[in-house]
Amino acid sequence: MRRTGALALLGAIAHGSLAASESLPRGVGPEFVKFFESKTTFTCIGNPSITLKASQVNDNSCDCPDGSDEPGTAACANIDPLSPEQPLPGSVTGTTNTTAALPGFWCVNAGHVGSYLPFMYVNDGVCDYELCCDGSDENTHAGGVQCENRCDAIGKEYRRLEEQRRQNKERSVKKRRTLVKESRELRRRVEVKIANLKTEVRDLDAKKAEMQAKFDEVERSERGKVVKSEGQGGKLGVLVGLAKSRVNELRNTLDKVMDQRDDLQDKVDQLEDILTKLKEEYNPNFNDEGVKAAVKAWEDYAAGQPSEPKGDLADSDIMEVLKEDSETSGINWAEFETGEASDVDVVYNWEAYLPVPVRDYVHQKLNLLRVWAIENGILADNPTSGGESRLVTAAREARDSATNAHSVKLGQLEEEQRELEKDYGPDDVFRVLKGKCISGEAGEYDYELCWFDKTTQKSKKGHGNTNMGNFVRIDKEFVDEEERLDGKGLGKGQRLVLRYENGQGCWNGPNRRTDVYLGCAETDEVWRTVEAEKCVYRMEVGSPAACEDVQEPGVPIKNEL
Ligand code: MAN
Repeated sequence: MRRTGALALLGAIAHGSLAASESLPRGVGPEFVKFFESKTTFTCIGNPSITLKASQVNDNSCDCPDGSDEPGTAACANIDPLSPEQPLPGSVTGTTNTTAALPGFWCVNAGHVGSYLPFMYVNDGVCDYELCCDGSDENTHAGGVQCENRCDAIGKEYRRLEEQRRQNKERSVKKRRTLVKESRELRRRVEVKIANLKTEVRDLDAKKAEMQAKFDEVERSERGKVVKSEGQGGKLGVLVGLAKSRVNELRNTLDKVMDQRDDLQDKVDQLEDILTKLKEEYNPNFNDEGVKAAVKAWEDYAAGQPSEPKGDLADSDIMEVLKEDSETSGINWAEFETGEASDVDVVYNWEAYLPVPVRDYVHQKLNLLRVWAIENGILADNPTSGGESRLVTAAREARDSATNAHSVKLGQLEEEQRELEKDYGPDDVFRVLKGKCISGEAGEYDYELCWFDKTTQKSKKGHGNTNMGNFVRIDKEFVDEEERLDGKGLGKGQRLVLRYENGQGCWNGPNRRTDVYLGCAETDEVWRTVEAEKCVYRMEVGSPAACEDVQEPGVPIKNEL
């Protein structure tokens, strides 16, 4: 065999192996038969102006510029410098860009699959069983070579492998359907979660608003209250203390003023007596001008005095004020000095005697009135420095915890929404793989792929792990690779590529990144990993998720699942 490798290299052009007709020249492929039907002449395929005698076909002399007169020999193999390489080894289609008209020597390969062999391998003394299992390429037996027909055995093995591949593919596609189902279920669960979270967020939003309103209301209604500070006694207590001592001070002062008044009254009475006596006893005939003036002034003074003393402040009233405060007279200070009640409670104690609905109503109205009075500068506001009432603190905490619960839930909701919108490939199939990891070794490392998460290079020698990139997106790329016998290859066509970027920085270079090429396989497996260039890794990975599911007509995948 000329090249090692696989049956997979067989260039399968025509299935059903159109047997070459007896009358056709050697090496004519099925699609060129029409050019060789004349028994007498041959017209060069790419140069119709040149007509040859039929005997010039396959006479081992290259007569047509495009080599079309030598389908069964190597005579025209050199007309194009690329000819030896055309068609490409293992080319499935057998097409070529060469200017030669014919793609190669057609091996009928009866019992297997017909294919084209490059002209230069015709009659070169080597049996090219990979492409020409019937041995028809060596009809001159150059160098004494005898190429037996091996198409039965090769064809049988080929069909066995084909069947195996078909079954593998079928199983892989079935697995993919299961993955799609599981992913769909996961998606549904995320949707349910989102719906629940939306309800919870709505409720928490309402709760938050309610708690805010409650807090505002409590804060408003508590603003005018005197609030006790820890360990200092209430302001009311301080006020009561101050008021009591002030009242006592005033009472003492009044007491002293009353004593002074009495002393002065005594003096006035004495002086009035002296002047009365002077007026009655002085000698008007004694011409003493000073005495006369004094008597006259006294008479004027006496005439100006009211006949009755002014009675608007009775001594009894003053005595009443001067009495010590007690439970029965004046202010009962004890009532204000004991107990935990706030001033508001003290002020509203009487409300307790009202029927409940009335009490609440009155309380609310009075509260509003008090708040209004504070807001309009009629009553003093409560300074904040001394702290706030327990009620306000509790309302604030309730509001804060509702706000917090709301934002936590909102965060969860947004996270789930992002998760739902993420691209998990066709049919969402990769959703179910997220977070799962597989690995495969290459050289001194194990290479791990964690789906939609990161890729890691793990030293077998116990050195640390290296991040080779974090998942960013799914792309598609066209690949053209040889089919492998074991099926662990990408083959040819559009393939999904997972991009992992921004891994650990490369010494003197960029951050590591990995391109993960996906091929269809029955199980998830890292087929191979190579460092394509420094710190740029290429992983080839098989997975049923990467299979193409060709649905039966009329059964779209989404309806089926
Ligand atoms: C380590 C590995 C290699 C990489 C070099 C770069 O040895 O991550 O894959 O090429 O670092 O310095």
